Amino acid sequence: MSSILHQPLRILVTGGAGFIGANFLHRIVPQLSDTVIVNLDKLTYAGNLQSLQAIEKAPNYRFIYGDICDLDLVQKLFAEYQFTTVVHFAAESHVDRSIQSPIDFARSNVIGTASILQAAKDSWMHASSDMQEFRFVHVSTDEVFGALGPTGRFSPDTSYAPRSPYAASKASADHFVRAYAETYGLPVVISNCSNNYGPYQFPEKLIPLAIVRAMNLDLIPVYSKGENVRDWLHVDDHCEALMRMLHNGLAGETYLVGGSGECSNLELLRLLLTIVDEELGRTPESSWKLIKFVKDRPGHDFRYAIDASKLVTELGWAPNHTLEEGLRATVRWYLSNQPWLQSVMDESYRTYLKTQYEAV
Ligand code: NAD
Ligand code: TDX
Repeated sequence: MSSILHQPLRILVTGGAGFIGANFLHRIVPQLSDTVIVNLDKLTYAGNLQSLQAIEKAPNYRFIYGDICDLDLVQKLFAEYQFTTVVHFAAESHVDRSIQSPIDFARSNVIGTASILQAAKDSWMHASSDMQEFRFVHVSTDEVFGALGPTGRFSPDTSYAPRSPYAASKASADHFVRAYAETYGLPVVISNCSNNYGPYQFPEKLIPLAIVRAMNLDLIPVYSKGENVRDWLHVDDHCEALMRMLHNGLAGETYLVGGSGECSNLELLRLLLTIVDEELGRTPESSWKLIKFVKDRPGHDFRYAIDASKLVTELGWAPNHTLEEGLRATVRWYLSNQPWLQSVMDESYRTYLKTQYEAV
């Protein structure tokens, strides 16, 4: 198989100031030093430039403050950089927020994706020969497939059945990506991944929320009885899967990513809190008492589980972290990155962004 990364590249990463995008940039900016890497991000509440401090001065990295829905801006960027690769992370990503503000999700996730696709298509169609290896990697979620019962797993043949506004907006984005592949021949690869966890995740998602609450001895809200099941994957393993898709993913293909890290929310939290207690030298299981069952999320998907065999067989991917090792590394990261966490909790990271970008 030919490797897309064997030639000089110009990569557009959207949403690189968010959780997964920042982890991805930490990996590729030092690794691909001959490649210009542009990060386009609107810096919503989920975008945090402090997550990128270690790479922000790298000569091959540029940050552009802007909205993926701004087609003029996106087209200007494509004209200037002639991107050979797009890795599209930018999205509103929290299910609970999508229940409160669904239109924001339709805007960024659907219109935003359509706008990136349109600019990419125009640029790719009028490009010279070094664009033959062009790839548009669309970072999507397993939630587009809806909810599973107690058995079975999602596969690339599973029909779409989104149930939350977030999932519906991501499903719609996936359909636009496939439409650009079918209609214009744009070389796209779609990744549908399960729940991620790891460094730099905003503490509204279950794992960082529980770590922060446990550190402060605050109650941890668990929807319903904590019986809903998720398939947890360390963010590094997701980034490795995306790299393999960039290197060897076939145009037009969809790959499902998941780590066989299935467990109920209650099982997950008991494991996580056991680790927190060990790392903080607390009495074993003493933090379990912080778990507080609360009203369920409306339309709460019961279970997600991924069959990643296509990714394993065709692209040689395997997860490197067991759930327990990954959770321990994550707990240690939050405990030893107090300045990052503090600036998120007291919202000072927003002030920093405002003063830097107010005039843009
Ligand atoms: P995140 O919410 O942490 O980050 C999203 C980033 O996108 C932020 O930096 C934000 O500022 C930016 N953004 C949002 N709207 C934008 C807009 N209109 N223009 C420009 N930038 C904008 O999200 P994440 O958890 O890092 O997820 C990244 C992608 O991966 C998303 O597309 C999400 O659907 C997908 N995904 C996430 C998970 C997960 O468990 N977190 C799992 C599977 C797939
Ligand atoms: O306070 C909480 N209590 C609780 O019980 C929160 C925030 C969540 N939960 C439950 C809901 C889910 O069953 O924990 C599970 C995980 O919740 P989230 O961390 O909000 O993730 P989820 O809704 O599963 O969606 C995530 O995985 C797929 C990401 O947010 C999406 O961006 C990704 O696409």
